Amino acid sequence: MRWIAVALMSLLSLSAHASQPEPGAIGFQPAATSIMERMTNFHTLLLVIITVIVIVVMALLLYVIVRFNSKANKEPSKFSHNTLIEVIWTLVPVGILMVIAFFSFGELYYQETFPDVEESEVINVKAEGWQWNWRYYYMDVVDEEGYEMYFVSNPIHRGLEGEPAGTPDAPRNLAVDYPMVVPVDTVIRVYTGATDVIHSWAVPAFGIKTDAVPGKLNELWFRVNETGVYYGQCSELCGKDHAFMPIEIHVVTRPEYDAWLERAQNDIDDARQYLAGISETSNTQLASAR
Ligand SMILES: [Cu+2]
Repeated sequence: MRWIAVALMSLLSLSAHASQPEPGAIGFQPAATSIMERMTNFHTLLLVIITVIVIVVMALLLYVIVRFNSKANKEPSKFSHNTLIEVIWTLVPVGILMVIAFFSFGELYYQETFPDVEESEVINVKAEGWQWNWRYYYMDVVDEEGYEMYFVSNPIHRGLEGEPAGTPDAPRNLAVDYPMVVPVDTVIRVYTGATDVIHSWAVPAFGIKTDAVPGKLNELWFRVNETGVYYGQCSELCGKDHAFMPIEIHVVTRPEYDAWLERAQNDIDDARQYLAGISETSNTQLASAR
C-alpha cells in the first residue's frame, strides 16, 4: 500500500512544477516542504483506500442486482440475522478507520512538532492579517529603538475593471508589491496574528494553513526544499476584500536572503529592486505601475 502511494505520488509530481493554481489542474500543487510531501502521500493513501472501498461496494451491489433480482431468484430467503456477517461488517470498517487515524495522527504530530534545530538558525516572522492585507514582521531584526523590521504586503490586483491583467510574472490576484522573503533549507517559524477579524495564512505548496486570530498568536513552521516563488491566499472569510489579500513568498539562497535583508532594513523599494533582479519572476513593473 505504502509503495503504491509513493509510486503514484512520484508520477503526479512529474507532471508540473507550479507553485500556484493552474487552469484545469487536478490534485495538489507540487510539494515544496516535507510537511506537504507527507500530506500528499497521506492523501494518496486515502485515495487508494476509498478506491478499493468503492470497487468492493459496487461489485457487491452488481452481484446482488444480477443474482437476487425477482426473475433470477423467485424464492427469496427469509432469514434476518447472521452473526458472522455482522461481526465482519463492524470490524472491517473499524480496522479501516484505525489505519486512517494512525497515519493521520502521525501527520498532525509532525506538523505540530517544531524541528530539533539550533534556535539561532531559526528565522522568526510574524504574519499579521489586516482588512485587507498582510504585514510581515521580521522579529529577529530590531532597530536601535526596539522596533522590529516590518513591511506591508499589498495585492497588485483588486479584481476591478481597468486593473492590469495577470501575467506569468505576476499572476492575477496572487501577486503582491512587497513579497515575504525567506532562505531555502532553513526552518522558518511564523507567528500568525490579526488586528481586526480572523484571517488565515495559507500556502498550499507548503502544506500550511493557520488561522490569524485577533488577540492570539498562533505558531507554525516550515522549511522549503527549493528556491522559487510560492503563492497562497487568505483562507478565512474576513470581509469584502477577502479575495484580495494574497500571499507571495520568494524562497532564495542564504546569501541572497542576507543581501535582501540588508537592503530591506534601510529601503524596502531598494530590496524589491534587488529581488526582481534575482527572481525568475519579477513583478517590479506591475507593482510600480499601481
Ligand atoms: Cu482575510
